[in-house]
Amino acid sequence: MKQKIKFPENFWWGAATSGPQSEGWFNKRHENVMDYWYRTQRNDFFNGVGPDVASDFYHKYKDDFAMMKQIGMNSFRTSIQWSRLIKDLETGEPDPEGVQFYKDMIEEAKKNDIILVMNLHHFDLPIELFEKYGGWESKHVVDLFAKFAKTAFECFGNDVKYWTTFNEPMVIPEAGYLYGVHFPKYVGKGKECVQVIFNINLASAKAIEIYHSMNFGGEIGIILNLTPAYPRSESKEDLEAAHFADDFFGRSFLDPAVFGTFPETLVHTLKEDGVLWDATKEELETIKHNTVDFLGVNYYQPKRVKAPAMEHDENWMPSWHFEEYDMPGKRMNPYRGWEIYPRAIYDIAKNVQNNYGNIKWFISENGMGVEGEERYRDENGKINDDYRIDFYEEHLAWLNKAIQEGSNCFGYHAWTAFDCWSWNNAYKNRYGFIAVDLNDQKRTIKKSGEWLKKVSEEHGYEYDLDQMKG
Ligand code: BGP
Repeated sequence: MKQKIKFPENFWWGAATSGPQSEGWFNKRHENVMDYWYRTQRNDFFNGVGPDVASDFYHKYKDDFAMMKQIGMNSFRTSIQWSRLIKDLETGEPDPEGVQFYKDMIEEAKKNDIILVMNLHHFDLPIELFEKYGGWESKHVVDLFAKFAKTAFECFGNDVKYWTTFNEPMVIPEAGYLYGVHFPKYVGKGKECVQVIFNINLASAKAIEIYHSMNFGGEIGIILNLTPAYPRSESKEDLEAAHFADDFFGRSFLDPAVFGTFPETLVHTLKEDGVLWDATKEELETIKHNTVDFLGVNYYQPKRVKAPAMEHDENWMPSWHFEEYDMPGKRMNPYRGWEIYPRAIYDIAKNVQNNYGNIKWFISENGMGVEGEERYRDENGKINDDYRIDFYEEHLAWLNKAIQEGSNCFGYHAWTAFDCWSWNNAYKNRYGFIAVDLNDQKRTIKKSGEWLKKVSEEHGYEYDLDQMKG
């Protein structure tokens, strides 16, 4: 039987995107690593489509905000591109055109009563900083990030009340240094990966320190991908593997963000393995004293793990301690190749509630990328994405259960508002509430957009709890 799943009246309903995935290259002073990668190796991207035009948010933001309001969004996250805002990367001096664009865009959000969450880094390091200094392996780059952050706060601190330092920081070391799927496409650089984890934590803490010292009266957080690691079995070995995977992929950013410290078990293991990061006492103090005001959590898929094989790489890799477990019978999104497991949202919420002081948090990304959505377009031009509505309703039901039990969750952002560019997959899988036609950049609201409007107006939706599969 259906019943009303009710959310608080002031709950955030919205969606996220990022500068590099939506704006397009227009009028930028610098290239970021993705721009560079696309310019030099187009074939790495689905159908050879890159971030050069993306969804042309640079020119279309006014229409886009109007449409976002029309579908009931009361909040929206995007990011400032370092490579757009900053003219001189060494001093942090802003570029007037970049400042103007973001000022106008922020103003437009305000006009539409949309709360803006502004993120500072979404995998988009300026390429020069990689070429000159080795990117996130360098502590100098950490300081340059702090200068960029300061400039961003100076320019927009009065107008933006919610900031985040990094989006899914773990993806940078993981995808870029272990598995070769993001720039710089290194494979098996475990030790460097560990240093990058530390450096990004330090960069985040420095930005938080600067923001708090400027007294704008707003809040600053971080966006983490906190997929729990589920062990194959309850055996000691599988449980140890899950503990390591949670330490390495989750708590390596979560603990410093909330408590200012790294998990002891992680530090111990990395030390024993001889790959612990280089850190000074002063840097550790900076991390200790500059923690977040709130958390954003991106959730797409769970991590399933098992004990590692006896044989492993000679060079240190996290696979010394765990392996991915391909669980038979799992529910899949075949287009993205990701498991669908809505219950994990509940587990994440309980973890934050029970083990992280019930800090306030929101779902900052959740979504389902689907290929070939044109086949669902009806004679009126609307894409009927019922599968996406089902996906959201099931995830939201689990989130709601956690909120009923006291989880301090204040909002739900989907990925994404209007279809946007997606790293290697480009525009293969679409995620938006609003469809984007790449031929003419025309936007049309999908059925899920209409659904969101209703949910946001009614603070919930009718749902049969028997549909919660887990
Ligand atoms: C998250 C990223 C987003 C977005 C999303 C969808 O990890 O924060 O930037 O891209 O995943 O994933 P994908 O684009 O790989 O399909």
